[in-house]
Amino acid sequence: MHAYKDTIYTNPVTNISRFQFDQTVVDVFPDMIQRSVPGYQVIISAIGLLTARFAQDNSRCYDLGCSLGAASLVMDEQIMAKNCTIIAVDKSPAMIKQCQQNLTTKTNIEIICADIREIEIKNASVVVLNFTLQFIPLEDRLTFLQRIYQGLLPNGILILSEKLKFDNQEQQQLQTDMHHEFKKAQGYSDLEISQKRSALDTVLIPETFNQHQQRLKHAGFNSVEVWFQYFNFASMVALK
Ligand code: GEK
Repeated sequence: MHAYKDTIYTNPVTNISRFQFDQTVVDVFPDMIQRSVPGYQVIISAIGLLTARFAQDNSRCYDLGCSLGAASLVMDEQIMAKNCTIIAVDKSPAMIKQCQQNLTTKTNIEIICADIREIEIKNASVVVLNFTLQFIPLEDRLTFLQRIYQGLLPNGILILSEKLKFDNQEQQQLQTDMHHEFKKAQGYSDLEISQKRSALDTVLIPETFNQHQQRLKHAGFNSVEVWFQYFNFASMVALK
């Protein structure tokens, strides 16, 4: 796999179009996500550890919005349960093509190009939504999470990682500023940061932890907690 540096927003753009997961993004994706999402690698490793604990024999583990398959790969490495299949799904054909190339030797991973709102979810012990729900329209989120809940086996878990927003304006400003400081420390310029933010403006819709927690409980989950947070990026675990 090639790993190019993300320079997509280095030069000034007159009309910034909505962010899309196209070939340009695919080419730089590993670099982009590591330098943009604080704690990304920690979260990926922990998805492996949680999967090792919760994957059940003869069940499915879903990686929804799998991009290039980083979570699927670590799940595959860590699963100890027998006869588990990993289902990796993304709606971007460019992502899926590269994902298939990255995971070509992994026979336990089924890779599907589809909208995650439309696939069947069943017999699941672990479901991962690693920075994907934030791209689903707000009005579809509850129904989608209800379907995940229905598809989970007893004692199944959902690992949900999201960019968060905050009700308190001072917190919102602080966490946003600190995220920008993180990106600057990773080598992004102010121009790159602000152009990327404009491109994501109507595409990535963050919510507060309370909104996530309440909706997940409404969907049926027993308990919902944050297990990791780094500025405005958090990962939650919801237990059935
Ligand atoms: C990782 N989980 O590396 N159906 C299917 N895929 C979708 C949908 C949808 N409705 N909406 C968005 N996507 C990965 C990182 S990236 C996060 C996930 C980020 C896909 C989209 O095509 C993209 O590949 C992914 O969700 C989000 O652990 O780039 O911030």
